[in-house]
Formats: sequence, structure tokens, C-alpha cells
Amino acid sequence: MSQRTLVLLKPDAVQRGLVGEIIGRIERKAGWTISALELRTLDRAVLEQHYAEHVGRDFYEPLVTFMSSGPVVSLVVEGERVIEGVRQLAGPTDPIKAPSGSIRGDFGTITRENLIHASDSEESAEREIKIFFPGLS
Ligand code: 3AN
Repeated sequence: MSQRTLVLLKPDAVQRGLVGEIIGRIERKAGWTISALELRTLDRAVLEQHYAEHVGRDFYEPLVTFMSSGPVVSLVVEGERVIEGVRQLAGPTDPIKAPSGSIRGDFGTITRENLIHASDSEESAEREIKIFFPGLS
């Protein structure tokens, strides 16, 4: 089943020079393609939409501060079971609990600075793609 998903390479990934490494892992999965890609620094309004479900949580303010601290790479990836697949490549939210071989497991230590966001469902993917790439049909 072909799907599309919204992926963000967070400010820590860009600042640490891990963009090529992470996109390379995505590109090497058979049949997945990148259909949109942009580097930009996110403002609060975009982050409030993107993280609407987390507003009011104790980690929300530090998360928004971190996510607006430098440029992120946003991309849309399309392909077979790509929603579950990119989340599998990313690993669990807490990088210390993430297995070796996953992006968070290989490169992360801090839950907030966990390198990558990937949509968690088809509904989230469509909602998030509209936020980051409103011109994409
Ligand atoms: P995931 O990105 O694994 O789907 P979410 O959607 O639950 O995780 O959380 C969104 C982001 O919020 C995470 N990627 C992480 O940066 C941050 N976050 C989530 N839980 C925590 C936490 N307990 N402490 C600090 N930051 C958190």
C-alpha cells in the first residue's frame, strides 16, 4: 500500500551534520521516493499547529524552543508502508531505549533532541503535509 509521510530532520540533526546520513537511510529503502524537501527555520505558529496534541504538556515549551532553535529539513516521502517504515527507521521516542541500527538509537541520547519526526498515521501525515507543504496536492 503506497502512502506518504511527513518527515522532519530536527535542529540537532542539521546542526550535527547528520542530514545526509538520515536521508541516505530513507533513500536506500526500496521504492521510497522523496517528493518534497525544504530547509527552513520554523516559527512558533507552525510548531503550534504541528504539535497541537502536546500543547500544555510539561515538555511542550522546551520542545518548541528547541524546534525553533535552528533550521530543520522537512520532507515528504512516498512509498510502500512508508508511515510505519520511517517510524521503524527512527526508533522509539527515547533514544536510550531505541535499538542500535535505528536513527535515534545510533545517534541520540536526549528525548527532546531525538533527531527526527515522522508522521504516526495516515491522518497525521495528511494534516502535517498541509502544514509544511500547503501547495502540495
Ligand atoms: P514521536 O516523535 O516519537 O512520535 P511524540 O509525538 O510523542 O514522539 O513527541 C513529539 C516530540 O516531543 C518528540 N519527538 C520529542 O522531541 C518530544 N517529547 C516527547 N516526549 C517527551 C518527553 N517525555 N520529554 C521531552 N521531550 C519529549
